Amino acid sequence: MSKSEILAVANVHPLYLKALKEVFHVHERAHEGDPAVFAELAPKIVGIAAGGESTVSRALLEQLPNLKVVSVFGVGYDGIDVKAAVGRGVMVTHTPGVLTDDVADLAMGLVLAVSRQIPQADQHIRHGRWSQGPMPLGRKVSGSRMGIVGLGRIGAAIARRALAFDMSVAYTARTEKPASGFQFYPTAEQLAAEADFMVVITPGGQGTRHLINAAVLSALGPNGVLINVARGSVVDEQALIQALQTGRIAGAGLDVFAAEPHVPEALWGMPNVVLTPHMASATHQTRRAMADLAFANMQAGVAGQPLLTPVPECQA
Ligand code: NAP
Ligand code: 8YV
Repeated sequence: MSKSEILAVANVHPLYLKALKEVFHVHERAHEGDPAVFAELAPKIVGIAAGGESTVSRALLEQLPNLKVVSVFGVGYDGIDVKAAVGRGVMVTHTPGVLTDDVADLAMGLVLAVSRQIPQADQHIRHGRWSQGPMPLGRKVSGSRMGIVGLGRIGAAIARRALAFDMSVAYTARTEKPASGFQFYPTAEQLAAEADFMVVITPGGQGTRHLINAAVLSALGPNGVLINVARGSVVDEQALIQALQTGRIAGAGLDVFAAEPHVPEALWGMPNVVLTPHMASATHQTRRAMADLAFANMQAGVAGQPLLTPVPECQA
């Protein structure tokens, strides 16, 4: 039996790609090549493999008349035109849950790295500066105030970790969650005014674009630290750089950026900023689980069987 044809729209993770290649005929980024060649291939494509940062536009979907499923390796799917997909009867899946712990762990890691100056302390030793004197004092984390922007799967996991640090927890989200027992603020600006550390963990896309703007950063204040593990689009990056340069906030821990892999050079030299390259879910264990889930979704979608984890817009 001939293998079904899959389009990988990005450099999808090697574990996901390997599993796909064992069962399907995978065309890696064929839509970026010769349009005439792609036009011949397009009617045969039944599945799209994507990453959390991938773009799948309406224009691309319209070229694929027999597409059944878009299987995203990642929980975020803001680059996929889900409305266009649903309109064409195409299912979209993602990988919620399996990466929750890792992302929450990295968020807390950034809180600690910024406050306790862990990267700088490492450099202090490696550059032989310890014998010349101690590090400047850091800032205490335990017992401080945690504000979470987006109390979903990952936000709730961050809250649990914050409680273990004896922090108070408050949050904002689209809807209040009385069962959480945490203080709710209807806006990010109100939350920022009551937080020492503000962790952003909403989806990306138009609904959250620049949710964290100059006014929110001013409300966070000169002792406040911003952590972004969501999407670069959620924070107004220029406003953030200005707030850091002028001391309107104390520091930042950033895993995601507006135009990845570009990171504004203004951030590189800032001692109060810790930068990581969109790696919050990047552990062996979690990448394996994400690959297994994304592959299982692809197999089910191509076979017309029930999907394991369709995005909310594709749930019956
Ligand atoms: P989730 O369970 O769907 O939670 C999303 C939360 O964001 C919900 O609480 C939601 O509010 C809130 N939210 C949505 N729009 C909002 C808005 N306009 N204002 C305030 N809050 C808003 O998703 P999750 O599994 O926790 O994942 C969250 C996001 O993390 C993903 O979409 C992805 O972008 C990002 N992520 C990043 C990495 C990384 O490597 N850095 C890894 C994984 C995920 P309601 O509950 O009221 O709907
Ligand atoms: C991944 C992510 O790094 O799940 C998400 O939304 O951003 C990350 O887990 C990404 O999806 C890999 O493509």
